[in-house]
Amino acid sequence: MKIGINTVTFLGEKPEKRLELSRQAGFEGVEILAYPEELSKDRRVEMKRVLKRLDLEAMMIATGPPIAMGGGRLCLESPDRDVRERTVQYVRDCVDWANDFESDNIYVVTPTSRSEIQDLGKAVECLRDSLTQVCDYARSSGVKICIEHSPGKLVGEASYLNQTVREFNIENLGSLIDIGHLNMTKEDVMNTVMETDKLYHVHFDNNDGRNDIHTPLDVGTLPRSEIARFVKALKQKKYDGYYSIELLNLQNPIKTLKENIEFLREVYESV
Ligand SMILES: [Mn+2]
Repeated sequence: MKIGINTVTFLGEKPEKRLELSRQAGFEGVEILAYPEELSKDRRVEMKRVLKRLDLEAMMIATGPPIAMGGGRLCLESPDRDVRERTVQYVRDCVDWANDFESDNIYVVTPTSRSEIQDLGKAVECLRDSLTQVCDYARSSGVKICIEHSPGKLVGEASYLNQTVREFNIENLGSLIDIGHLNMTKEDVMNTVMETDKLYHVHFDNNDGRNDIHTPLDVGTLPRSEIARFVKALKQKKYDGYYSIELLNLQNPIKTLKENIEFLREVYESV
C-alpha cells in the first residue's frame, strides 16, 4: 500500500515547501497542484530537484483546486466555446507537466452546479468533446485522466461518474473516487468501489455529511467501519494505486497527517 497526499493541504505554502512538509509528515507520493503560474520551466526544475532529494513520487497532477476555485475560468463542460478551448489547452499543459514530473495520472472535476445547468444534454456533450480532445493528447504520451465526482456538480454522484466514463468509452479515461464525497451523496462505499470499472485514484477525507470540509479520517460522520469497508473493497478489487489523503484547514498539519497515515495503515492491516 502506497500512501500519498493531495498537497492542497498546504495550499498556502510555496510549491517546494508543500513537498518538504509532505515528506516530513511521512508520505511517499504527492499530488502536484496544477497552478500554471507555479509550474514554469524553472520552477519545475527546482521542484523536481526537491522531489528527488526527498525521494518523493509525483503521482498525480491535480487540477481539482484550480478548476473548482477558478471562478468559472476553467471548465471542460462550459457552454462557452472560449472557456472550453482554454480549459482543453490547460489540461494539455497538465499532460506536459505530468510527463515532466514522470507522473501518468491527471484528475479533473466538473465545476458547474447541476441545478444551474439549463441544457444537461449539451453540457454532457461538451464534457465528452473536451475530454476526447485532452485524452487523445494524453494517450500519445502514456498519461491517463480521471474525473472526480463532486456532490452537487455536473458529475456529482459516483454512480453517475461510472456511468459517464462507461458511456464516453475513452481508452485512457477513468474515475477518481473520494470517500468523503460518498459520505455526502449517501452512496455505499463498498458497492461504489466494486462497481467502478476503471478506478484510477482514490481520496480519503471525512466530513459532517453535508459540507465538503475534508476533516481528518477520525473526525466526521463517516465511521471507521465504513472506511474499513471501502479499503476492503479496494483490496478485493486489487486496486494498486495510491491511497491519497486530502485534508483541509488543519491546526497542526504534520501531527494530524501522521496520525491519519497511521489510521489508514491500521485499517488496511485490519481488513
Ligand atoms: Mn477529493
